[in-house]
Amino acid sequence: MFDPCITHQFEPLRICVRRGFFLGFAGYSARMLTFHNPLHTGHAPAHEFFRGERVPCFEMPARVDYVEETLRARGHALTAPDVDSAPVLAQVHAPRYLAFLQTAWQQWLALDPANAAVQPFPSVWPVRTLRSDVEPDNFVARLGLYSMDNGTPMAAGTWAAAKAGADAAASAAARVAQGARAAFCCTRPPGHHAGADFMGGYCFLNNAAVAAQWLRNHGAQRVALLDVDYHHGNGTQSIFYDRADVLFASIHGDPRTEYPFYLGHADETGAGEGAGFNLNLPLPAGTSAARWFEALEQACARIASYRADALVVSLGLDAFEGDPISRFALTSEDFTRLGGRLARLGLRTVFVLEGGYAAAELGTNAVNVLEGFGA
Ligand code: Q9C
Ligand code: ZN
Repeated sequence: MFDPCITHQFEPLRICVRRGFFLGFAGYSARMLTFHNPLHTGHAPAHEFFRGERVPCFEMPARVDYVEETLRARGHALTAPDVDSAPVLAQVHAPRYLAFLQTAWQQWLALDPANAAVQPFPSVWPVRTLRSDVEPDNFVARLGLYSMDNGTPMAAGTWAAAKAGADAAASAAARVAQGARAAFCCTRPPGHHAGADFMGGYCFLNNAAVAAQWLRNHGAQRVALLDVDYHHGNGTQSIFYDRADVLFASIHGDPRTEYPFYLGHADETGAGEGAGFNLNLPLPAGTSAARWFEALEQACARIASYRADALVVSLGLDAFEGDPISRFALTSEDFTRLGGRLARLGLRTVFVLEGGYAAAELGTNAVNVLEGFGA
């Protein structure tokens, strides 16, 4: 279908809006438009805790290095972010959380310059009956206030890396809002566990929420956000839980046994105006690929009935059979099939990299999705 707004990728968006958003595709490019994060290596967490032991952090810079390497090898170019996500970040995150995160490393060093060689972990949290409205003066207490777990270590370059990743997500959404059929935000740290005012699960800024909000700000009336990471996207769900303009659908390990444990059950269907616009499809650890694809059909049916103008995919690859911390059974070929099924939704799509800890296979699995989609 021809529409003038999509033949000029840099035309002002008002043209698209006047003609109705998303009347057609910009054309099927053979390669996926990919935004990378030039600062991701500044976020290099050293350790996390696993059953009482300090172990190397699973969420490591090499993950994205593998994805970038595979993208290049298979002919996909990498583009630097060209959009400032700050205004959209302020729409999906709380101001005091952003202020904390932006200066957290300096606050850590202010305690003791020797902290430059150490990464901070929270050790106390304002759970039920405790107050989270008052910011303590103690840095580690503030770190707990703004964290959901002790599994999200911070490094010197964490803020810069997370911000550049959010910029990459906004850049990908901007191109799609301008008429591109699809774009991929290839970034780490991931984002879907980060809520409006907390970090967790290796996540600091919610890149997928930034992409969805960007699309809403630039002409899309309804955005569907599909999360296929093994872990429930608690942060994304909570950000959009009372909104009808962003449908959140997620396929994930049952939180009764799988991280993040305290959210992601099937009876969480949305609240207020958002009632009916949250779909959780938890599956038991050990679920087969066949059963996983049945859940994908359910999610796709809901997305189709929602009549979305655009799709954001929280693309975790940890449903892979070889993932070291997850227990689903998708093969590398299944990721191609996933991409093909998403293409059949017929929606302009922003893919945002989330988890996936079989680092050496991450490039193959991610690019399989993108090429299965028809990138
Ligand atoms: N030591 C994402 O996939 N901790 N986050 C696992 C292993 C939390 C995963 C425990 C896993 C979070 C984005
Ligand atoms: Zn995950």
